Amino acid sequence: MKKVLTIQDISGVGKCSLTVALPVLSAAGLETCVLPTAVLSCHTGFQSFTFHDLTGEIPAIEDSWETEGFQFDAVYNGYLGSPEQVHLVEDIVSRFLKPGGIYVADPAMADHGKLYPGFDADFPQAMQELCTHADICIPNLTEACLITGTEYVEEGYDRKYIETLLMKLHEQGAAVPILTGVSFDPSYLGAMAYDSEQKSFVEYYTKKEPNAYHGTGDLFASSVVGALVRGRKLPDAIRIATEFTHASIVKTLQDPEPNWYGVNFEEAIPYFLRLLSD
Ligand code: PXL
Repeated sequence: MKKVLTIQDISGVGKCSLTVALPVLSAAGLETCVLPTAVLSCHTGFQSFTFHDLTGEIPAIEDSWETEGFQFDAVYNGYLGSPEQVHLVEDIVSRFLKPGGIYVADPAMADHGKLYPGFDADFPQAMQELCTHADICIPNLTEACLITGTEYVEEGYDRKYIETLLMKLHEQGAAVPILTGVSFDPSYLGAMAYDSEQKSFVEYYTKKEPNAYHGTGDLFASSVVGALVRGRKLPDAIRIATEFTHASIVKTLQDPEPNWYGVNFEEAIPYFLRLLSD
């Protein structure tokens, strides 16, 4: 069985980061190992949340893993607890990623033109550094703009704007950048990537549902990682992740009392498994 290490926070309530990545990667049939970067009572979209940074624990965890001789087929990081963790993630990738394994960076730090609460203005520079080493980097539009120093345009942009952002991410070092939350038509939403092997752009869209939801970036990134490590090619992985994320939003909307802080990905897992086995 392939082994994935995911590095991100654990938010007790909130359907994001590890509480999404762990079930999704396990459902994809992958052994999922975790390194929590911080413990929160709930994600930062709630009014009140506790935050305990775990940076100090990480060097000893690494040493224990070195003693045990652990190696991973993929390392995938999301939300970090501090800018110092960037160097620790780099160290983990160099020590524990198998030769030929993939490193996926999701620079989870911002959305809708704004940094998440708790991050200061120099955090994007730290996240940019991680993306420069990534085999795959999965920012949303806001994060891609912060990383590349591009003006953020919420809507009404053209293909050139998105293609330029993808090429800037690629030129900064990300082998394959995948941009989420892309929409050229108000009725459709999806993702677009630059496939550096094929030297072409890849895209996939589903119908755009009303509202925006917490945790959809984590759901998309986890399912891309799951599909890629299961051996799917990039266009297929993007299609599977977009369809699964969309299905989870639809399930949320079908609920008589829709959850506001996360999506109903749990009831869409059987569909994810069908997408993976088709
Ligand atoms: O989904 C991204 C995310 C991850 N972790 C924490 C968050 C958020 C988004 O708000 O607050 C703690």
